[in-house]
Amino acid sequence: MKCRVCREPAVIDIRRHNANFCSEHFLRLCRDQVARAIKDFEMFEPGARLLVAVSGGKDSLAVWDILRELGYDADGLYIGLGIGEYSDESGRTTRAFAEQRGWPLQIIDLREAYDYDVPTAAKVTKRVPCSACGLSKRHLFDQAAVEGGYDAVVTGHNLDDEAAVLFGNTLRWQTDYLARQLPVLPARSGFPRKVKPLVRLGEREMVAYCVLRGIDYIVEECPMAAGNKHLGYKEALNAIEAQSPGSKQAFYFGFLDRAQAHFAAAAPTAERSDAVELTTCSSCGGPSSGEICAFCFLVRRTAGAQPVALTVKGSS
Ligand code: Q46
Ligand code: ZN
Ligand code: ZN
Repeated sequence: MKCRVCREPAVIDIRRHNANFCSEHFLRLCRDQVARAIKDFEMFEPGARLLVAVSGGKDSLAVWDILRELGYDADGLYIGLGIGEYSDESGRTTRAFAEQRGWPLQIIDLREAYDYDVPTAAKVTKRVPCSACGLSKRHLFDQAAVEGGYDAVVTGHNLDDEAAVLFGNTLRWQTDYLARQLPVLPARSGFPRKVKPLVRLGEREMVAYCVLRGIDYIVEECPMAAGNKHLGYKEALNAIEAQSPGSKQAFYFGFLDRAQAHFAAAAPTAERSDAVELTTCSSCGGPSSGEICAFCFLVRRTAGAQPVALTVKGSS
């Protein structure tokens, strides 16, 4: 197996590109794919100030590393979700990563700052943990980006993530979601721009990137994700990809090229949600459709509640 570029021994084969790469040219490929996504989707300009949502997992640490390698001014924000040992370990991993490189990392711990955690919020609201978790993360990343004057919030969603979300949205023909499924969401009334620069790279490539760059990431998945539909969609797509390399990429980029605009044009509710009159939350000052925003409402309901023991893997 030889590198397509230099003919030296290769360390990875990428079946959808029908090519093998040595370490140096694989790392270059990853940076090139990110640079291309930034350019093709007009994510941000050179000199942009970026806030990377970091979790300690491979994708968020890799995207932070690649953006810095490409010369962007990128800082990190980590949110301590209070999900038992998983959060302890992911916090340690993220702090060590940032400290080793001397890169600015802001940390918000839900328990310390707001007196709740994700498992407790799930119990109090009687909803799945990912619901309270997603709401908390979106709000805190948005707020930090707007207050910090950042040009965009960066997340580490990769091709496998986006294809799995697209698969789920398509299976149920969730046209509102399809209308908004883009690797860039522009800033609007109090919300920052959001970008996904890893959409041209798959899960396996991100693992290889971290190994070759010596990035120590948390391998364990969030225990709350067990039984998540998203994981089932990924497995289904992996089975298809094994039979027919390139299917995931064709599915996702074919949707962006040929279908997304139709859903956007035909989705009055998506347009209306952009046009919804937003007021200012009386509690946090952020954008809100009511007197207080959904995050502040969650905090009011949950703060101070008896902390619950973590739901163990497989029981959610
Ligand atoms: S949403 Fe759900 Fe993730 Fe939050 S509770 Fe865990 S699995 S961390 S991306
Ligand atoms: Zn090479
Ligand atoms: Zn609020």
